[in-house]
Amino acid sequence: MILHGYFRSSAAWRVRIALQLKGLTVEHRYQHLRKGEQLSPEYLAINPQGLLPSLILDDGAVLTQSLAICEYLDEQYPEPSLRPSDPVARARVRAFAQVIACDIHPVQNLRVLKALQARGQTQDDANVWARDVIDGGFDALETLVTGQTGPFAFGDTPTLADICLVPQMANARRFGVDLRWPRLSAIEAACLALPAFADTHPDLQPDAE
Ligand SMILES: N[C@@H](CCC(=O)N[C@@H](CS)C(=O)NCC(=O)O)C(=O)O
Repeated sequence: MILHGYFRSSAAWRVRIALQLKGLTVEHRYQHLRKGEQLSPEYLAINPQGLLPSLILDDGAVLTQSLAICEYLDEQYPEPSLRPSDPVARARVRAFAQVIACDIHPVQNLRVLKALQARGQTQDDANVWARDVIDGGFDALETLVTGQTGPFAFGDTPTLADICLVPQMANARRFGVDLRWPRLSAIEAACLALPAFADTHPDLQPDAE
């Protein structure tokens, strides 16, 4: 398989974590987001949204959208499972992951921040916007996992919730968010004690700058 990513892409980091949890190795290709390589005709032919990540399977099929890719991996390589089997628990894990993937991350994404600046906002204004979006979202996330037991967001093993949380915590740090959520911080620490999270950290990627 081939994973198109970028060291700082939090959506690509989700897939790197899922792959490593499953013990899968892939070939990595990099699209430099700041240089706009995700918008080259060659990459748009792979992912018409011009977003990272994309996973190309051995038979040439292209998968996009990090959560869809992680769920594909979970279905194709079921152990260890990234989603609880109980339907209510599974819905809660998905909801937590979607707070990040649908409601926080897309609003503070590079193209949104660039669009704000193109409409006259300063970089500082754009960063304040990103911080506010993350801050409000993290308040909700902390509540969603308060009362859950185990070191991870939902229990004793990492799930899609953790896979989305850790990269978003890194984004939060990059934007200077005060990480004042004790349960989220404890979950992040538990995850980063695992090689699947630690080894796939953006700073350790070959294209890191
Ligand atoms: N919902 C998508 C989000 C993908 C996404 O926004 N990726 C970012 C990097 S984290 C990207 O490619 N941004 C390029 C841009 O904004 O132009 C997913 O989960 O895969």
